[in-house]
Amino acid sequence: MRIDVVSIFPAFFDVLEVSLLGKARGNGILDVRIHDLRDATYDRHRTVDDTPYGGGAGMVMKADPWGQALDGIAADAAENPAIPDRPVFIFPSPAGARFTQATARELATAPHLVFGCGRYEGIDERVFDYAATLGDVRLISLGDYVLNGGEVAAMAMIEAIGRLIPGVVGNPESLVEESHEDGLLEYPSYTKPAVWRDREVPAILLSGNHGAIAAWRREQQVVRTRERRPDLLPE
Ligand code: 6GU
Repeated sequence: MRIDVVSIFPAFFDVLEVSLLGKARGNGILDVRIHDLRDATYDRHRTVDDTPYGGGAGMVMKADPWGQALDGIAADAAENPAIPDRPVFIFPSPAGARFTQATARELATAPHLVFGCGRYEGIDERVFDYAATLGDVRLISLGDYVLNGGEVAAMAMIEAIGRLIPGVVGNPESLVEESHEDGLLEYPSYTKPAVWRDREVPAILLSGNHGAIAAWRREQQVVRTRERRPDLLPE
């Protein structure tokens, strides 16, 4: 998968070098390219924002640097036979549709994602309309709270999507028994020692009875989900 990221703070993405995603980049499964939006400006001050038409607080990101940056990526994609002509553009935004495991699974099948990370009060609305002429456009939110910009949200999405690409996570079975993959929260896990600071591992896990262990884990999933996330359970 090819992932392009456009941001005025490329350093946010330095940590993509480490851990499983860093490894996936090293072995060619993931081709991630970070672009500084200011490189797509042509004035002396490398201006990316301006005051909002109609007044109001804060600044709005100017359309033209975004247009130049997206054109550059689209032109590069058009020259690259390994990726399709039309990427999926993802603009992290608290005003977007909610990002879920289902979103991650869907986006993990796309060969080319482009993340556009906005700052300030947002991006000139015409940019989304223009991006739709170059590819599919998705405005996506992590949840009902506000971050200072799209960078941290894009990182979260890249990790959630990237780990679903075949070969990124070494043992694909570890992807199955996870929170949100079966609509329930994960069951509790324990490792040695069997007693730690007077706390015992549930005896059933030491019983060797695999059927009973599977049933207990299922029950724990339901109990936890009812306690912590009743919204995930059917009526
Ligand atoms: Cl995707 N962006 C920003 N700026 N804030 C958020 C968010 C995204 N998701 C939740 N809060």
